[in-house]
Amino acid sequence: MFGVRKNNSRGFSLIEILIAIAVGLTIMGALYSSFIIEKKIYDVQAQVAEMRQNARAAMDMMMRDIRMAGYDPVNTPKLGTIVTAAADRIRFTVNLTRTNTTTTALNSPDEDILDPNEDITYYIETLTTGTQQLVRVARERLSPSTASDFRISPIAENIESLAFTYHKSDGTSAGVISDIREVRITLTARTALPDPSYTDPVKHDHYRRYTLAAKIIPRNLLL
Ligand SMILES: [Ca+2]
Repeated sequence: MFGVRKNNSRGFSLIEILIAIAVGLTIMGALYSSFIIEKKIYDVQAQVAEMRQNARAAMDMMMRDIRMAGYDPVNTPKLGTIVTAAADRIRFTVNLTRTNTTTTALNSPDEDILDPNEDITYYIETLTTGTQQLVRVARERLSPSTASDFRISPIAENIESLAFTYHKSDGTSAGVISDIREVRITLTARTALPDPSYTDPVKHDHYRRYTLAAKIIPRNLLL
């Protein structure tokens, strides 16, 4: 009779392997879920940071420009003024330089508002894609030999609303342009992409929003 050979160095049973695989998969699944959650948090934070930076940069640029509204060192007659004071847009002029003719030294102020960046408008433009962007329309020259013309420059994308109010020096609403001493701006930006886990309490969509407000006193309007 042949003796039965007993093998003590047995391997894993099928059940053990299946359990090991199941445990492994569970751990991997948990790791993957936490990775996805962390990535989502990171993505949302990046979107929010971009939105805020976008809004601040747009507001800074408008403030810098509007602060100069009415600037005119020649002043006879004064040409720099606010031209359009609407709730959704502002247009104003400044007399920065002369560059159009050769009768006066370049870059000395002349008596016109036809040089680059002397006639500026800000408003929101809605693109065919539905994206809303803040644009700056300004007189610009394409070359030294051409006259200045209006050029539209996109300043910031995903600017959802832009509202202007105009005030007298005592803070009350200015009824006519000549009474304006203060311009207030409210700007709302939104994230470029929606976040499905977030619902806006007012708009009921999935975009996060950021609103900035500023008050500007263009000193040159007083002169
Ligand atoms: Ca000029």
